[in-house]
Amino acid sequence: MKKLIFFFIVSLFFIKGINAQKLPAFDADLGKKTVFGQEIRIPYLDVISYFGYIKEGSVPDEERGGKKYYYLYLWIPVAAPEIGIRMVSPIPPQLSPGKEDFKTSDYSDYFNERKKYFDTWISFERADLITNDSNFVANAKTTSWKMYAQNDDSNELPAQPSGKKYNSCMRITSDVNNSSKSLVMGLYRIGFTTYKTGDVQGSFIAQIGAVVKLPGIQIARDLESLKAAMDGK
Ligand SMILES: [Ca+2]
Repeated sequence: MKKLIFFFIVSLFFIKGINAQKLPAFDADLGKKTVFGQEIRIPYLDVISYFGYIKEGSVPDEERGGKKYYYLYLWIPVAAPEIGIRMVSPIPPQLSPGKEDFKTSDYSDYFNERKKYFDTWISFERADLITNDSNFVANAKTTSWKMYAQNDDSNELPAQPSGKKYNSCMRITSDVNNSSKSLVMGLYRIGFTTYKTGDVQGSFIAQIGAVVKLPGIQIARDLESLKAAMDGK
């Protein structure tokens, strides 16, 4: 029995040790309950991970207010009740892309420099565009965007190597009574940059969590790739 308890304690430390290198569970707001004063939350059923690296001198997708913005484009094919987005830099050492995950070529090219990091900042916007036709890419480039949410620092994510909790996390709950806050079918984009103005450089993992499986959900670094994925090419 003593041996068994010892084994159990050792296993517990072992599991804790592994998890410390990874990311905490990505829990949803939906279905959150308080039982005996303790908050109980369910992890997102579907989590898409995107591994990337922003290299020195990269040309951003856009410059707004002195900040260099990079975008991830997201096609949501059916109305979603809630979406969670988080971003961590640098990529924790034990994390590597799985078969279903996305990674950029810069992630592979700069694998040895993945310790470099930046103070993340994320935003979530929806395009005034819901049709997927042959003009999709051209229309998406000139469409206007509605800001849903933004986040700079989140306490629930591990600290950066500086010891500061500067990683980002947010959850957007669909409000069906408010067209500017509802997660209807359509084109969305996640903007990421750094809190400080200037160059963004380092590795990052971005994750998108959904409370239900969203068949046909697509994510890509540019609109052309997104369109190809939406068309099953
Ligand atoms: Ca931050």
